[in-house]
Amino acid sequence: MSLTQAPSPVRPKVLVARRIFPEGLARLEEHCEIDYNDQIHPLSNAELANRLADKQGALVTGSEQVGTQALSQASQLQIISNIAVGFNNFDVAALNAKHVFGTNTPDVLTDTTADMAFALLMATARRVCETEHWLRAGHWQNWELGGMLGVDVHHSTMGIIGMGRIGQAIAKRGLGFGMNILYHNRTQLDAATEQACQAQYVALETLLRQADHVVLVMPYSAASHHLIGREQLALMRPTATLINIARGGIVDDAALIEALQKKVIFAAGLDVYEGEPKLNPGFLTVPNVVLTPHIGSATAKTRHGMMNLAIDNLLAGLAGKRPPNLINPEIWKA
Ligand code: 8YV
Repeated sequence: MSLTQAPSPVRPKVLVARRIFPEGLARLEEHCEIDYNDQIHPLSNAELANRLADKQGALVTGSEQVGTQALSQASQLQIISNIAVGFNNFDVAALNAKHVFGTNTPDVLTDTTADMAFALLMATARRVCETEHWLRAGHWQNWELGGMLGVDVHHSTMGIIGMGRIGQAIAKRGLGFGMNILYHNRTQLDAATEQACQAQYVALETLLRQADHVVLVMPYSAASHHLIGREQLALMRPTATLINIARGGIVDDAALIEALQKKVIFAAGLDVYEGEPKLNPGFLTVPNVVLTPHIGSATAKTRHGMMNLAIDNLLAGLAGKRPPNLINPEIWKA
């Protein structure tokens, strides 16, 4: 360095806990010193703790568990940015105890995830995957009047459990199909939002009894763990479908497999599973379930949007500004 050159400012150290798109990495490298886990598998809690020890920031995905153990050695950490809207992988009390800001990525994935709910709903109701496998296996010999019958989506009743941004976007899609919309939520929506979605608030039990298609879109928490189990499945119609694009653990997977085997309900469409990416092998033995590997937000545009928003949040926090999507504003001092 020549004597006239100013010393370069100290760049914050940031852990990028999972492989991201190259342009995101380039953007971060402009501002930060990066410790990059260029892998598609998540770091263990112990590895995460170890690598967070000397960091000011971190970019993680929904599968890194950010709790007491991961934060145990973090003495300089200011912000952890989740590349996901759901943040059940964050222990907010543990973040608050260490005065670490947490952020998520709402809005950018709303429509893409609502589209996926509809893709699963259509495929499940009309047996798209089951019949395709049957055709590929060479079983198609004749057209049959009563062959491969599904259930209608149009002009049916959809019951949405969890009426946040994504739930509302699903409801609006349902209106295009002439559907009657019921919903259940922690709190009833205001009248204007209900009107915009033409949705009627009902008790959970009523929704399960009356809906032709039950769609799960609420966050996972201790309160929503196994919200749908054997008892709730028994309330549903034998012609009904169950769609889960929310989180594994909201449905009791063993109870659902039993209900599918016994035709307690018609079929299910699942994007998320208890203990994913492991799958209860029982799902592979029942034909009346459509299974996708947690791809609700997986379009190129949306995943780039999520990454960029997560980086916006991270850089704002590191610069001492309030991140746009702060999940623990209670520790923010303006
Ligand atoms: C993510 C999701 O892809 O945003 C969420 O909450 O479930 C998905 O969009 C996933 O959590 C990985 O971070």
